[in-house]
Amino acid sequence: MADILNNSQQLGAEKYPRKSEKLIQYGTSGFRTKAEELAHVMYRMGVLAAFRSMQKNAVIGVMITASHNDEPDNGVKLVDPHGEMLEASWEGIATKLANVKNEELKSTMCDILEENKIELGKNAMVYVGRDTRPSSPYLAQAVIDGVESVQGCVTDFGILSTPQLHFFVTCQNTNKAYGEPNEEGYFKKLASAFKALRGESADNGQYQHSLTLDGANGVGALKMKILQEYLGNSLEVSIFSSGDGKLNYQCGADYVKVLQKPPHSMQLEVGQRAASLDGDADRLVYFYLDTQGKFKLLDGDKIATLVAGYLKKLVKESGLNLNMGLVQTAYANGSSTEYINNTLGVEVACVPTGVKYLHHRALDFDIGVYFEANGHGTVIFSPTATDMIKKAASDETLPSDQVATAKRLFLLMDVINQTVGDALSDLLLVETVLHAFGWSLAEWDAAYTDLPNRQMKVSVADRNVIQTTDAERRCVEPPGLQTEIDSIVAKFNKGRSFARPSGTEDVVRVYAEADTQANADQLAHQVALKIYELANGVGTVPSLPN
Ligand code: NG1
Ligand code: ZN
Repeated sequence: MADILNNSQQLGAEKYPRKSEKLIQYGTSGFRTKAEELAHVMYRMGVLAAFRSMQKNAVIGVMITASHNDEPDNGVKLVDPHGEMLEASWEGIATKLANVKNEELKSTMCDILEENKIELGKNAMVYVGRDTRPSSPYLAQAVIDGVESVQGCVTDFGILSTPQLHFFVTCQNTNKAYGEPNEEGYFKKLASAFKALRGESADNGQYQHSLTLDGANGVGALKMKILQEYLGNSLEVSIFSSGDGKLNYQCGADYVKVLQKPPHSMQLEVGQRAASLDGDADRLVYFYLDTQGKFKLLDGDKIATLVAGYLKKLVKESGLNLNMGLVQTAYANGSSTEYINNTLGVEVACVPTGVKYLHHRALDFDIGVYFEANGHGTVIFSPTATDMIKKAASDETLPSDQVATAKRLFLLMDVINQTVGDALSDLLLVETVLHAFGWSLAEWDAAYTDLPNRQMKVSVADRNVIQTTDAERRCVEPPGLQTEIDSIVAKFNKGRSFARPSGTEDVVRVYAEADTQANADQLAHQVALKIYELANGVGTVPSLPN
């Protein structure tokens, strides 16, 4: 045992040494920073993933990606046995291991093994996937070396979307009950359910089966091309930003959502149905130009309401007694929350930013729909709901229309990647609902009108001086900041604003919404200035968005 750890420490120090004293933290979505600062973190996360696998006696996933961030960044996150994000208590362990000095690596590994009662030498199996960033192959090798240094086994899947890796981990750890742990299994499961739901006719009412897709110049574009082969003629997809430019540069779901405009390379026509993926294909937003040529965004909130509305209808028609809840974060548009409460009649929950919180809260419902406004989310069905739907779908004692509806629900469960938000699976889900309703994007959009909103970033000396409560909707530190925010917000009609430290970038994020775009911009700007003043702002003073 000592030999293994000695060798691992030596390899770590020689091949992947920690070169700077800079502290790095396991954040909202794992470690994320400039790729050149990450080699030692990757190696150590390989070691940690192997330890976690030994502890859980299950496959653990390691994904190398920085999602929607620019190309020079990269990141790594661990996927736990059921395809969920790494357990919170292990985030601290990960942070510790990533930051210890090279010469303390072995003793820290020993401590982790001891404190968590892990027997070194037990079988460890780690699945590794990476996005298309130029830095990813080298960083993936560092992870692999880390796993192998403690005698773990690796399956290197090469380029994958983040949700594919979550899916594979779940499949393997459920003894394939959830599906086959490989790309063919993934595409077959999604596409065959989608085609069965679509039936004979690919068009319906105002719904046309052609879609324009922005692939963010990333893995989503590559995987959509493969998915198209499985889909045949049921959905026609024209892919833009398919790898000819830089990842996420002037394209991708984050660009479209935050800047509220189409990707640079896409020439949209009025009414054309378009969507954007992010750099690792776990986020999805839709958009179109209305009859006045105005850009209209259908974000995660709109996807959640569309899907929840459809599922609610199916549950009612199938006669099943299942409760449903919709989980959002503070970034959800106020109009969406009002619509879910007052029109959809579905319970809403608000949790802090980060999919792990949403997923966890969604587990409280028979059917839990969760989406971040940025387009990251999915639907999960409890074991009881799954069972009831499955039974009803083949219950000959029930009226035939109820059975047919239960069958639709059953197929929808297969279109949905329940392990994590998945842009390709979500895209098939949205297309299914629009097809079923016979809707254009304008018809979908008509459910409610978003309040104009604005996001801003403020650079401060230490973003952790901002501390929040109430699902991040109120600041408790620094003292006095929340009172100031409250008095600014009070000046705006339908005003709402909050600030929180980002978990993926070294900034404080400000969100604001109000009755007009000019007011939302003003509100965001005034709050940003207040943060700059009270939280030790650095660099240029925030300016009014244009
Ligand atoms: P941070 O940087 O903590 O705001 C962002 C997103 C999260 C989540 C993570 C992971 C917003 C406002 N924040 O987190 O929702 O998706 O990235 O990628 O969209
Ligand atoms: Zn992403």
